[in-house]
Amino acid sequence: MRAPWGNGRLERVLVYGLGLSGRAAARLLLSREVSVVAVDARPEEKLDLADLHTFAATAKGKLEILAGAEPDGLPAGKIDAVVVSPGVPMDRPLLAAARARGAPVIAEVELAHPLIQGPIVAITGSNGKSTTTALTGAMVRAAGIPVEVCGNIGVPLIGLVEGPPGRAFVVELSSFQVDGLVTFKPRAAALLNLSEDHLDRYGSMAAYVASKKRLFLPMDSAGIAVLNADDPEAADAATEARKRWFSRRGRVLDGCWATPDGRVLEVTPGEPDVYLFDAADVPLAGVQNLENAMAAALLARAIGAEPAEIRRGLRSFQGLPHRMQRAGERNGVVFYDDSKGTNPGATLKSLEGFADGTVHLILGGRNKGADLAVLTPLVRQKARRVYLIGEAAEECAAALGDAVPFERSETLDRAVRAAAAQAVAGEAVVLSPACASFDQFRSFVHRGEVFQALVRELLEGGPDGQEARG
Ligand code: UMA
Ligand code: ADP
Repeated sequence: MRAPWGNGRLERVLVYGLGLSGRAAARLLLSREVSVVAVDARPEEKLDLADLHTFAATAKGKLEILAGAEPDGLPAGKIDAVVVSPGVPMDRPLLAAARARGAPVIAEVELAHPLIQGPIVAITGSNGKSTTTALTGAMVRAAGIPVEVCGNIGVPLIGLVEGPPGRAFVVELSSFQVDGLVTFKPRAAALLNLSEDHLDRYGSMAAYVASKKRLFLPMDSAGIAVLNADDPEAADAATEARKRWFSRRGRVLDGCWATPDGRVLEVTPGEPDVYLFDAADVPLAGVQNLENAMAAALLARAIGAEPAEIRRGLRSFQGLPHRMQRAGERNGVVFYDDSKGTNPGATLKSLEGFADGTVHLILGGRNKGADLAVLTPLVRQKARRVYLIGEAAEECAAALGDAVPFERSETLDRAVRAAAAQAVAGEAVVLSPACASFDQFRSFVHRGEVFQALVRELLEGGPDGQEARG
């Protein structure tokens, strides 16, 4: 298989990590007569490899599995490249050994893109990636263009290489995936915002920011960089691409902005402004979703969607679960599931849309290295009471001090019941924990599902929820 890196040919490739992306990369390589050495720290019986083995049995490339631990050194024989899964830290000794031997270490997306026919747009940022990815997909679909919505949202790009022609690709990229890009050059790429996240892996905010912005480095003047004019960290990036900004606050030189009377206008230098949509057309709660809609509109424009098609896609968009999802209402109190709010930046944006002093906020979980004190001023303004859960409860307590009344609920069920008992009509109970879920739950999805089940239980307990509160 020909390749844009290393010696220009792939004959034997090491695939590190056999999750979703590693298995999809291995299949593609095997189907193209490339041999695969697949490494995973977990033992083979804990991996889901039945389909891969079946596929390899008839594929032209040869499959070797090294599971159970990271091998001490590179396997014997040639290795032309390493395809690394996003969850594998880039400083693993095996990856250092590969680099020392001149083998490029690349992400599955980097492996995929030269094989993709059709325009690609990419989305990164600390928060809003999945929502913006899905929304861009809805807008492009409304324009009648077949579209694949993929990447970190849960569908590896490499698995979509084979497929009908004429498709556009909307790819969500985490910083972990951006770390493995070398020549990836999408038609357009968006950087939605930058706030502290994944510092447990990057060590510093500067390293994390630099990682995200590497996405724009290989792009040339044919590409479009969609940037957030309102976010000091994400408003600029070193790139040769045309920069188009979006802003909720003021007119931009090129891109789109929301006027004070709530109209979103596209600005193109030397041309009259074009009406894209009304802020009120955004069917999702929270100021963050106006930003996501503006970024999505600029990306959809880059693929050829017309404003009326963008409006149609936007108005029909249902939103994704666990992102400021309305979970129910009882006696005028609305419950929101924002379990995907796993860093302070997400929680801050989610709080911004509420009236002052009306939020009962459930906070805590496993902190990913973020400074939780950044939450305190807005929490003081928006929250009436805070309910602390999980490992980070004491850290949250220290950050909040006496800014706002809080209680140590420890578990989500106690937090939901306590918040429901305190909240009165016109207020909201919001699970937007600013932390990862892994201390008490399998994932943010599991945490959100438990929250929604608890809310349902309360609602079923009647207008006052007496039974459920029991
Ligand atoms: N592994 C090792 N050594 C390590 C780390 C992991 O061998 O040091 C192995 C694990 O044993 C496991 C495999 O690698 O078998 C897992 O690989 P992975 O964690 O990269 O997971 P995938 O299943 O390939 O899923 C990845 C993304 N996962 C991560 O970034 C952690 C998925 O994003 C993504 O949907 C998928 O590729 C398709 O592109 C998930 C995610 O949590 C949803 N993303 C983070 C986020 O959104 O915050 C970045
Ligand atoms: P990501 O894929 O980047 O994690 P999601 O769309 O899944 O983003 O949303 C994750 C969390 O971030 C949710 O809590 C959501 O309410 C919040 N959020 C969504 N869009 C934005 C944005 N533009 N800025 C800040 N927070 C956002």
